[in-house]
Amino acid sequence: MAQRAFITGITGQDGSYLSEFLLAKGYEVHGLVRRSSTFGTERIDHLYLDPHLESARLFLHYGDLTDGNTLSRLLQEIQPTEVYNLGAQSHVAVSFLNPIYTADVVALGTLRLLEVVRQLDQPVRFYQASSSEMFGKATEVPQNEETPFHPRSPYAVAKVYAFWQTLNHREAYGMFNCNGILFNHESPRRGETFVTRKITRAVARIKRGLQERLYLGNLDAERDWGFAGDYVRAMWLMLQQDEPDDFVIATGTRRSVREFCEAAFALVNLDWEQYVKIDQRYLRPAEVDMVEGDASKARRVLGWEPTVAFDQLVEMMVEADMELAAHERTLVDAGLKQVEWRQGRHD
Ligand code: NAP
Ligand code: F7E
Repeated sequence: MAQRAFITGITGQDGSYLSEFLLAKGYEVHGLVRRSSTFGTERIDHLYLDPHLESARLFLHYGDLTDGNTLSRLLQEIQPTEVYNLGAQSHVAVSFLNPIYTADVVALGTLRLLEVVRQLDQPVRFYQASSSEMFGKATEVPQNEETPFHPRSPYAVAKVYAFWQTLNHREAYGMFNCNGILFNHESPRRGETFVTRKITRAVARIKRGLQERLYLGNLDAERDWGFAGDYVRAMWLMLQQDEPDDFVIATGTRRSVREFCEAAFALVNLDWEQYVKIDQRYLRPAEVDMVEGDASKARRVLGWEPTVAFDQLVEMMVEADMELAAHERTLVDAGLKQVEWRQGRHD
C-alpha cells in the first residue's frame, strides 16, 4: 500500500524538512495549514510550487489543532498510514504570555488528534513531537528516556501532558504511538525569534551594515544544539520499528548562548562583545539553565546518528543568513526597503 503521511505543523522548520524527506521516499504527504492573511508557506513553497516534481504528491488542508471537527473530517478523508504531530505554539517565552492558548494547541491539540486517530478504521503510526524542555530543571546530566520530567514553562508543561497522552493511548488502546524527545535543533529555516537564528540573522545584518546591535537575554543558558535535517530522519525511523517506543534525540554536546555568539560572530571576523547587549525583556520568569541529551538508545535501536556538528551548524546558518542579508542590502540600496536597526519585528 502507498505510504500516506499527515503532518501537523508542515509550514514550520521541522515540517518542511520532514516533507522533503518523505516525498523523496515516495510518500504522499498531506499537511495541515492555518489560514492567515499572508501565505505563511515559504518553507515548503519550493516543494508545493514545483510543477514537475513533488507537488503532485503534496496536499495542503486548512485546519487547526484547536478544531477537532476539522481534524476528524480530514483524517477520515485522507486515511493516512502515518501521522506526525509537529504543530505547536512552540516558543517557550511566548508560552508565558499566552499560557492557555499554548495549552489548548499543544496539550489538548495532541489529545484531539489522538482521539481522531484512535477512531480511524485502519491502524495508523503516530509520532508526537515531544521536547527536551520537559526535563527542564533536570536532576541528572545527560538526560535520557528514564530521566524524570520537571517542566519550567507553560509550553513544557503542555508538552508533558501531550507526552503522557501519547503514551497512555499506546498502553490503553494498543496504538502505535512514539514520542521523540528531541533536543534543540536548528537550521537556516529556524524561526527568527529562536536564539540561534536571531544571532545568525544579526551577525549577517551587522556585517552588511543593516543592524547596529543584538539584544539578548540569558547568555549563560546551555543547550544541546543539532541540525533539524538529521532530527526528522529520527522521527521517521521511530515509525518504521516493529514496536512503538520513546526516544531521546540529541548530539550529546552542549554549548552556552555566549559560545554560540562567539562562534557566529567569529565567522565574519567580528568581536561579539562589541555588538551583543543584554535586554531584560528576554529573560524568562523561569529558565531551563542547561540540557544535554543521551541518545544512545536511538543509536542502538534506530541506528540513528547526527551528521552535523556544532561548528558546521553555526557555519551553515551564518552562510545562509549572509546571502539573505546581501539581498536585503540590495533592496535597501535601491530604496525599496528601510533599515531595521534593531531587528525590529524579528527580535
Ligand atoms: P515551528 O517552526 O515553530 O513550527 C510550528 C508549526 O506549528 C508551524 O507549522 C505552525 O503553523 C504550526 N502551528 C502553530 N499553531 C498551530 C495550531 N493552532 N494548529 C495547527 N498548527 C499550528 O516549530 P519546529 O521547530 O518546526 O518544531 C516542530 C515541533 O517540534 C513543535 O511541536 C515543537 O514544539 C517541537 N519541538 C521542537 C524542537 C526544536 O528545537 N525545533 C525541539 C523539540 C520539540 P504556522 O506556520 O501557521 O505558524
Ligand atoms: O532559547 C536563551 C533562552 O528560544 C534558547 C524551542 O524549539 O527548543 C526551543 O526552546 C535559550 C534559552 O529555545 C534570548 O533564555 C537568550 O535559555 O532558542 P530558544 P528554547 O527555549 O530552548 C526546545 C527544545 C523546544 O521544544 C522549543 O519548542 O536561549 N536566550 N537570549 C534567548 N532566547 C530567545 N528566544 N531570544 C533571546 O533573545
